[in-house]
Amino acid sequence: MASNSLKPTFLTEINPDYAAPVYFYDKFPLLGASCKEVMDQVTDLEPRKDDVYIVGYPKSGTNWLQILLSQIYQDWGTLRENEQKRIPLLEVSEKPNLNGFQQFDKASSPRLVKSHLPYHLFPRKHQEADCKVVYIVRNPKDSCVSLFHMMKGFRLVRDEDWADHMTRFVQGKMWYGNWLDHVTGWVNNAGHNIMIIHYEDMKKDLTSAVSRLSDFIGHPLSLTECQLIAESGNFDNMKKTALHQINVGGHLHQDVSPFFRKGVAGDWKNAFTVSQNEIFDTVFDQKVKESGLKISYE
Ligand code: PPS
Repeated sequence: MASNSLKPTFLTEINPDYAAPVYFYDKFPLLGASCKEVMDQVTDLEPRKDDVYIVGYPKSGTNWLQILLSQIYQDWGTLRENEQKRIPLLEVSEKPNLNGFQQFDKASSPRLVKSHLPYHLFPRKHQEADCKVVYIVRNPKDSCVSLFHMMKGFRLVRDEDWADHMTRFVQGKMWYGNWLDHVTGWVNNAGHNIMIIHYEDMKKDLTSAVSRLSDFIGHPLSLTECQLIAESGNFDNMKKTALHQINVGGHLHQDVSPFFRKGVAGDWKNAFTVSQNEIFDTVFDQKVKESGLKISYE
C-alpha cells in the first residue's frame, strides 16, 4: 500500500483503498480530476452524428489511437480550436488538461475526443445520435503493468507495491473500476457505430488497423496512405515525435516512468510471478471465455 511519504503532487486526496486520488460518480471510481458538475454535463451532452469518441480502459492504447486518427483525418475541430493542439479527455476538469468537456462542447465539427468512461456513464444519447465510438481492448495483464508504471510516475506507488497493485487491479479498485466490466460493457453493446479494436492486433498489423479505422470514420485511405500512417505510428517513431500531442498529466514524472514506456504486447511476463499469473487467470479467464471475448496475451 502506498504511504504518504511518497508525496504525490496531486490536488486531491488519495483514497488508500485505491492508492490514488479518485472521484466517485454514482459510486463509480473516476480520476480525481473529474467532478460531479462536469460528469452531469457529460452524461447529458448532445452528441453530433460526426463525432468520433476514442474510448478504452486506462493504459489500453487510447493515445495511440488518437494520433493515428489525427493523421487519418487532419481537420478535427477539437484540434483546430484547442490552444494546446491536443485532444481533450472528456471527463476531466483539472488544469492543465483544462475542462475536457468544455473544450469538446464548444468545438466545431467534426469533433474527436478521448475518454475512459464505462458504457453506463457515457453520454446517454450517443446511440440515438449515431456518432462513432472506437473502443480499444488491451489484455488486462499488460494494462495492469502499464498502469503500475504510470502510478509510479505519479509517485503513488513504488516498486515494492507491485503485489498490492495487482491485487487492487483484480479487485477493480482502480481508476475506472474493473477491467472486465469495462470491456464487456462496451463489447456487448458494439454495433455499426461502435468499433472494437485490439491493441495486440494493432501491434501485429498496424496497416490493416489504420485501414479499418479510416473506413469506419468515413475517410477511407489507399493502401499506400495506410502504410505511411502505420510507419509513422509505430512505437519508436511516436516516442520520438508525438509527446507534444499527448495529455500526459502535469504531475507525471517522466524520468521515473515515461509516457511512451515500452509499447509491447506481453510485457506482463516481466512483472508477474507464477502465482500472480494464476490469480489473474482464475479471476478473469473463465469470465472472459463466457463473455465470448478473444484476448491475446502477446
Ligand atoms: S492513458 O494514460 O490511460 O490514456 O494511456 P493509453 O494511451 O490508453 O495507453 C498507454 C499505453 O499505450 C502505449 N503506446 C503504444 N504502444 C504501441 N505503439 C504505440 N505507438 C504506442 N503509443 C502508446 C504506451 O506506451 C502505454 O503502454 P506501456 O505498456 O506502458 O508502454
